[in-house]
Amino acid sequence: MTTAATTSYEPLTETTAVSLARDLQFFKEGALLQCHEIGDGNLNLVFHIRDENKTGIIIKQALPYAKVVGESWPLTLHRATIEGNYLKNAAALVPNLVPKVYYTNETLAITIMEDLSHLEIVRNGFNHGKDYPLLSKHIGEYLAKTLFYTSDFGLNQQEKKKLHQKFTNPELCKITEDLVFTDPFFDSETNNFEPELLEEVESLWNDEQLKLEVAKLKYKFLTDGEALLHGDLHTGSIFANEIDTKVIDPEFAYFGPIGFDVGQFFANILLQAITREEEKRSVIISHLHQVWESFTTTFSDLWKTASVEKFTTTPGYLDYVLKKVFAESIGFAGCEVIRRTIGLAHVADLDTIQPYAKRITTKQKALKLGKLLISEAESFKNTKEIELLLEKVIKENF
Ligand code: SR1
Ligand code: MG
Repeated sequence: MTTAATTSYEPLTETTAVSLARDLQFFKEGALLQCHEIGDGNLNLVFHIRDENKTGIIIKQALPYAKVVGESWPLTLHRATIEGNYLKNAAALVPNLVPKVYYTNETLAITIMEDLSHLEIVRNGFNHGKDYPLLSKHIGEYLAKTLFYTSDFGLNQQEKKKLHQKFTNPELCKITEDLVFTDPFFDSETNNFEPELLEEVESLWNDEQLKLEVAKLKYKFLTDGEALLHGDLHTGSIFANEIDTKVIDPEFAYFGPIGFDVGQFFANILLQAITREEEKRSVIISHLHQVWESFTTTFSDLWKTASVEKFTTTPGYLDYVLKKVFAESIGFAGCEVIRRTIGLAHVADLDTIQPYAKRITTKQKALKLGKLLISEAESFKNTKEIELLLEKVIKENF
């Protein structure tokens, strides 16, 4: 549908978002609508519009710059198209785990989708001591299905190359290349950390052995187009309650290494776990075990039942692929843990720790953990060994 309101780009306001929703006939004529801009992420506007019956929609709009920094950091509007296309693709693979998309408009850079306000952002819930028992089972399935069915194992290899063209996402990839894989490991302007961390941070910058491992991980991120990734699968990109899980915000989607999506989830579970007292840690750490279990079980089933690649019947091949994904996931997780501690975009899990002295020691431990995940990535045999490393790091005094 084309209306006057949908033909040229301008950032929406709460008033124009309501007009747009009315023009597009999302609500009955005369409905009493309430609208709130609720975007709390780094990049976009998010409008929640509801009628008097509390029936609602979400209008997400990309801004032509990164909101977290301001207009001095221009950013492509094309990310809204990437997000809409990813969600449409995922709807066929994991319909219960993504929001329904009702409408997209490239010119306005908007995606209109299902209202998920009955759910909570997992990071916020975790930070308030909540748990989502099915979260990691669902995310494991989500990872296995979205990644398998867009890889050369589960998608016709000619079709995969065509899909790849649709998901070239250079500007958003550059953000990850810089903020996750480069800037935290050098004295870069984007870094942001407390002065008390300077000694640990300088030791990262001077650790050439560690930097070699980060360089290898960055190289994989730059070159390894294994499957269509979500590209930013942290706990702020997941809504959940006791029974439902929905993954949102795939604007960073591109064809990259499978372990990157898995590793982002690992890292954000670890970033929550490291903030918790011992008696409340195991419930969070169980998500680390469960997500890998769910991912490998589903991925292995698909490998046996839905493969398009002849060599998947060759003994040892599945094991080789899963070992590669596991080691890379751990390395990528280490980079994510470090960048969320000292890079541009932090996480509330760490930044809200009180008192300040505890925040600093927890961040020191996070840096140590991130460093060990990267440098020992190849040596972990299972997720229990990651848990043991976390316990060791938490219990050591610095
Ligand atoms: C400038 S964007 C900073 C971060 O926010 C997004 O959620 C991504 O994680 C990105 O790295
Ligand atoms: Mg996001």
